[in-house]
Amino acid sequence: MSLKLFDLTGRRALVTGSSQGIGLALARGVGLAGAAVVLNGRDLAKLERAAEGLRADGVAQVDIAGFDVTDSAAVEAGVARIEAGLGPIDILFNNAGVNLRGALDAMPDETWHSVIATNLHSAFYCARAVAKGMIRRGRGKIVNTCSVMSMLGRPTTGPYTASKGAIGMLTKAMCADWAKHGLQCNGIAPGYFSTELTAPLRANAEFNDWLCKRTPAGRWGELPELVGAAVFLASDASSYVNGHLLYVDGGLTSVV
Ligand code: GCO
Repeated sequence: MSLKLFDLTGRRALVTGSSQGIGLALARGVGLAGAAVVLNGRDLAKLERAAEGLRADGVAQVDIAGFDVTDSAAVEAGVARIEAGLGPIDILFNNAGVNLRGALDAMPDETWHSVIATNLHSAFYCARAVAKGMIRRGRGKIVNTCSVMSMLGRPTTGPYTASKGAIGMLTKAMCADWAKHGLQCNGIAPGYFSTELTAPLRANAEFNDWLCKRTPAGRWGELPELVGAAVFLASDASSYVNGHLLYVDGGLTSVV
């Protein structure tokens, strides 16, 4: 079997929420597989530092695009600017996400709306914006960052869990609408990984102990362990995979 199946040379990937954490790991992974990478976030200085890091790691082409993915008009303008200035977006990673934890019964409206907007609305806005060109070209890849919370709940994570369940089903809706146009729309569903988002959990000995017992692999995931699934879903190797959520979770969702 040829490894060209996984070669992303000549493709451009936009990764939302990629100045750190999972997004930056996904960008590094597809960049080292040959893709030209566009990092997205709201903090231009942070994005530029992240881009410098990817270049130092050997990613040949890295650009940055600062726009707020929760702002529909900013997304349309941002995608148009990328495609006019750099070229077509062949791969979209809808990765932007936030987790504001708290008891549902005491959760302020703004907390709920902030999580749903960042984790769900953004994926719709960005996919809609890039799909126009992908449909015209008859091909494209959309990879939505889902989660084990697309399937499972945990106390204090109400809006996050709701948003990840919804983006999992939005992935299937994208498949339903766009597969006939040559787009493959799938989800990557991480378990518990060592990131800035989960730092408070890793610092909690009780949670850390519970997680390592709950996860068959017996440990947290490390960010490079997401790259294989990301390159697979972004490449020709997954040309007949559509509407699928690929769990990268150490077995967590497979056992009670
Ligand atoms: C939590 C964690 C999880 C992880 C990840 C699991 O509070 O339980 O933040 O939500 O971030 O999403 O896939």
